Amino acid sequence: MLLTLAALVVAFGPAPVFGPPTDRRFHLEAHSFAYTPSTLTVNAGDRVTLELAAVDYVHGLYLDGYDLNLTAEPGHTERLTFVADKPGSFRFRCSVTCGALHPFMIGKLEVGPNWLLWRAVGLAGLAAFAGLLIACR
Ligand SMILES: [Cu+2]
Repeated sequence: MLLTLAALVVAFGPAPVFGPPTDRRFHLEAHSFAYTPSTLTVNAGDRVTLELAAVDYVHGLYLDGYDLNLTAEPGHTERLTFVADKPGSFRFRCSVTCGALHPFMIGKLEVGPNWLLWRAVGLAGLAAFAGLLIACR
């Protein structure tokens, strides 16, 4: 009974909130065929500004899930600000055909902690504990 209650809390309980949303700014350098940095981490609700600077050729940045696009000419920086209101992991990719390895020019935006993963880990731990209890009877 207690294990069932714990499993329900882990699966459906409210996720903790870590502080108020803040302004986050990232300067990304786009060069053939990568972004530096390639992984961005923010909390859900943060106001995010992306600055895209193309180093060698024209490059773009299309953010999956948010449907946002930026294009930067070499030597110029383009900016985009949005609120990261969708938690999860989102790919961004170059939106301008820039060369042979263009399809592999990708990066990742992580919004908020991955509560789905932590809930799954919690449930797996409870299942293992329940299995031990049953085995010891
Ligand atoms: Cu490209």
